[in-house]
Amino acid sequence: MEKNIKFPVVDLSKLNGEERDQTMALIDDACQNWGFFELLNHGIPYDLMDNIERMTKEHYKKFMEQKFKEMLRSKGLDTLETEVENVDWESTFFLHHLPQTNLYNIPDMSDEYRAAMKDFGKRLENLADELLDLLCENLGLEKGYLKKVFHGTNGPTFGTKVSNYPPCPKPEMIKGLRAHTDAGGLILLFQDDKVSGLQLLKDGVWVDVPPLKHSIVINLGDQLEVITNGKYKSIMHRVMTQKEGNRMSIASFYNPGSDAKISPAPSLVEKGSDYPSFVFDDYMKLYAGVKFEPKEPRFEAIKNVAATKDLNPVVTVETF
Ligand SMILES: O=C(O)CCC(=O)C(=O)O
Ligand SMILES: [Fe+2]
Repeated sequence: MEKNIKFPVVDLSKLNGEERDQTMALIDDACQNWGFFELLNHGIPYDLMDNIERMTKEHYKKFMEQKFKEMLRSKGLDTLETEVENVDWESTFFLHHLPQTNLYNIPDMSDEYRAAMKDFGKRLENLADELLDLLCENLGLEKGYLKKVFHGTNGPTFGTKVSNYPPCPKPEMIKGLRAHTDAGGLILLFQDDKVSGLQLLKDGVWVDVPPLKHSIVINLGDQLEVITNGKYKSIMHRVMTQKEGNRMSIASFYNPGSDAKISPAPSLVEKGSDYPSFVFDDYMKLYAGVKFEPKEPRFEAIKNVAATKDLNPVVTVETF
């Protein structure tokens, strides 16, 4: 691990004071050179975060742990004799917030847990909106530009992946989550403040994303790299398994709507762009099969999807 690397930590409350310019510059530098930063004083009440953490850990113990152990047995992962490269050592469930919620269809959640997750989701959505405008300001894009691009017909897609990475007897044999860049827009992560594991790839070196109590870790997905014409980057990250401790991670993905048209922002393109233009849903279909591969071939492959669609436009019949 490289020494003297200072992971960017942004105190969002400083946006309201004398240090606004330095704070905006810190965010811009993090977006350009890290693809990640950690937020403190982000406005989400710390007691809400404490409650969510407690209930997520209880929920795992009560409803998920047994299923995880059964999964290990069924996939032959209970012995781990050789390195495993096509499975992740994680226990997850997914909540959808936008465009439609599935919160009331998820089994085994107490009313209190559901209500807290609803509140947390709404606050994260507002924080994502606020952050997108800070990015616009740093990029010289008009206020609301990114939100508008993400909107499509039905507004953004927003969902939460609730994960636990249970202790693993042989961490060298399997990852908690294999290395990938995120496909979407902005990711807001509430990670365990004690058990570490998340790492990002910076200049060829894996760097820890340090646990920091009550922080929200932000990272940028592939869509923001495309829209910013590469000024900002989505960064490879992975989760390492640990011998001790169960790592909680609640990752919320603020993504474009499925029919949103994504392309580099014209004001950020000087002499043509190597980045593709496409419909977000087409990107997601492609991503599903190649998530754990580098993004560059994905950016090339989506150009072919877009070109084929131009040649064979989908014919729609007007019915009214
Ligand atoms: O659990 C984490 O810290 C990160 C999860 C992640 O990268 C993902 O789900 O895409
Ligand atoms: Fe990720």
